[in-house]
Amino acid sequence: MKDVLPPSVETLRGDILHHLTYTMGKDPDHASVYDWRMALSFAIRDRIVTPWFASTRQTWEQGRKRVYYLSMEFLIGRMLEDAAINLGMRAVCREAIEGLGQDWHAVVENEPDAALGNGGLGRLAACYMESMATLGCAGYGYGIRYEHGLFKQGFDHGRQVEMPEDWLKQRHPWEFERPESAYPIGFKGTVEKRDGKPVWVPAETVIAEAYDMPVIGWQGHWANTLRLWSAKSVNEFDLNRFNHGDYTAAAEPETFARTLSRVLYPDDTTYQGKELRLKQEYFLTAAAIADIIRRHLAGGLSLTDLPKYVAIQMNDTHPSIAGPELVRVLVDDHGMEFEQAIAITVETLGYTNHTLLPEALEKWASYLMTAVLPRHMQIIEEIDAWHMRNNPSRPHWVGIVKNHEVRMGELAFICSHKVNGVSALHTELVKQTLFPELHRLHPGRIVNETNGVTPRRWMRSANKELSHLITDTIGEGWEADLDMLHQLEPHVQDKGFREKFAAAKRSNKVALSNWLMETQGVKVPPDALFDVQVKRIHEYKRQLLNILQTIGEWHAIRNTPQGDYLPKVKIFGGKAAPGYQAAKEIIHLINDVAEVVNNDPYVGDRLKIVYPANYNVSMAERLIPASDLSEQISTAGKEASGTGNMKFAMNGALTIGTLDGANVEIREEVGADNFFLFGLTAEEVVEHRKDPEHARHAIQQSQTMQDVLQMIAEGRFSPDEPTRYHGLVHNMWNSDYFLVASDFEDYRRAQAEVDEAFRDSDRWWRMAALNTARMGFFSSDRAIRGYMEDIWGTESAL
Ligand code: 26V
Repeated sequence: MKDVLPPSVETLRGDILHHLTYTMGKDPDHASVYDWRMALSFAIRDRIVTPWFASTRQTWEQGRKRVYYLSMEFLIGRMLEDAAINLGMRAVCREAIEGLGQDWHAVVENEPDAALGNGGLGRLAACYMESMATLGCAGYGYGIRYEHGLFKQGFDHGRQVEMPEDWLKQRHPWEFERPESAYPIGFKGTVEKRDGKPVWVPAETVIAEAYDMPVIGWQGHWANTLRLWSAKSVNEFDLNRFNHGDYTAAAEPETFARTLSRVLYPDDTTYQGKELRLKQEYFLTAAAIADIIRRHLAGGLSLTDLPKYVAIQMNDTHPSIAGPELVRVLVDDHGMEFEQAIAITVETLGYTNHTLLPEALEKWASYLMTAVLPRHMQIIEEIDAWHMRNNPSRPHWVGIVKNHEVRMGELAFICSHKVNGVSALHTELVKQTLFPELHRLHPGRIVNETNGVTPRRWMRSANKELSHLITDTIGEGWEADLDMLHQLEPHVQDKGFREKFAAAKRSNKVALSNWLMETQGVKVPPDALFDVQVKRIHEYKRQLLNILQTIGEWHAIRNTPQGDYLPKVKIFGGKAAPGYQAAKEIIHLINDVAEVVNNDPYVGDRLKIVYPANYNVSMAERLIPASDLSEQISTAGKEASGTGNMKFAMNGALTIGTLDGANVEIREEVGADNFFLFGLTAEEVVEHRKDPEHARHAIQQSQTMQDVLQMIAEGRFSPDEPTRYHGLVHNMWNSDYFLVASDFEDYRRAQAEVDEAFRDSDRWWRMAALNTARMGFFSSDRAIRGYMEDIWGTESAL
């Protein structure tokens, strides 16, 4: 596709004024930042439409295979600047908007985050959409257009409070409503026999209506579509009831239907077996499958050729009802034999596993599945029986339906030709611990696709200082060819380069300090070590280990105030699932400790703790480029991959981490000397747990741990309620499932090594720059190429 040239500043200014006047209906003299942001967004969007149409047309004309990425979450964040950068028109946009008397940052920051996801899984889907567009991989993302994204987090006396998120209260300039693309989605009801064939007669029906967002790749060479479904009522409004004066009841069908796409489930830790969640999953999946089949047939193709032209990727088990749904459509609606239908289904589907945590593995009670999707339950049992028939050596405990539950992992596995883990270590654990028997029966089905992140958003857009330095040093093009970063290596030997690298980081740290002062009222010295842990709050991610170690540092300063301490800022960010009490307690503790430490006159500037509320994609874009140390300290074997770890390291933060998830591969790439390793390995964790006294023994070995726990138990951080953390301390001594105590001393040892390295600034910047230079592997472009080759069987259209 031809290069798209950026418009001139004058042309763009004209376009902005045009949209302000005719789309927004605003007089420039009375327009708000919001109006200007909208006008600019529309002016940018106009320039996406041409490459978008061209990509779609080319896919049709060339009869290309399309990839469909089904995900309950797309954690996109802001779109304006990303789109401008990918179209090569950020500078022009900025000049145009400033020429119109507006502040560029105010306009960009006026955009609310599209927070349609919980964390890693949703953000990965967003990075993958961008990489597919960059690589010219023809495809669609399918998701739900939640009216309310992930809740907003606030703190009330240190406790998390949740507030509704309202991004759609404003106009959403990046979407196109498609009322003509709408499908009825059924639920419940009965399965009848007609002419000996099963016919599902749903009792409830809602309409899935499409909203399309273009996803533009780097330099605008290709654009794909993210299609989000919104639930509407079949009969929008009961006019009869309205005419009889019952105004509320008249709107009831609409209200009922819309609950389906009303809100994102905010709990990414425990599967709860709630009917509404199952309905949401089927709603997304059924709408997607209907759309895929319609498009396939519209191309004049036969359903027997489906796997030749269609690859469907299931992002975790959430859309795994896709297996039975595709079989149902092929058999019930198109008269195909079951055996052929399941064979086509398996060839078409792929499944990505993102977690091994038993409480997060989806299992639906058989009675619920039967009630909500009666025909699917029959098909699930048929698939289970078919699999058993074809694999007579399958042990009795293996299967999809067991103990009156439908196990969605097994269902997704059996319905897919490829199952992938998201890091080398995680994939091994998927083989050995999650699906050992299925792996034996289907060797070669499980493959690894280590996660990646898009360097366009996470370097080029979020870290302009570093990006300019990279381009000045190795030239253009690295954003789409991240292995080029290796060319930085010889320059790392050059002191001048290291100084520039350090200066870029410092400038980001100054910007963050200013922001922390403005928003949190905390003054932090920009030359201190910025030590950052941002991610969802979860016991296995061990924010607790971090705060206990921080208390240890504070205790040392208090005991020996004359000591030579490295000034440090500990930054935390992240939300807890609303019902996850243990995680909420950790948040409370961090905030309580911050209150005491930050107001301690003995400490001064040597230690600060900040926890800005409502961590989201935009905050990540601020924090990550300004970080010196990246905390990746999960209990080994628990973090499937991590993707924040990659964003930090490519932006020149050093990692302190365990051998978990993609940390293992990051350490291999950047070199063991440039990574602060500590902690038990996944195997040692399993061994350790066999000793029921593991925590007690570990605490008894550590004077610091004892002191820290003692201070917490005495109420030093909760003077208004001294017993507040007694439960937490008790649990630490007596159970400590995530082995905080066992890793505590080794973590302190690694932290001390960090301090020592940071004091030797020549050494530190060498290590930091080498991290950036060696992180090319973790581009999501590499990951998507892997999916295309190993799973989807597609090629770039570019
Ligand atoms: C799980 C559940 C459970 C049922 C209720 C709703 C819900 C919503 C989301 C999830 C997702 C949990 C899995 C997840 O986010 N895994 C993360 O995936 C990242 C991308 O592969 C990976 O980097 C993280 O290590 C992994 O925790």
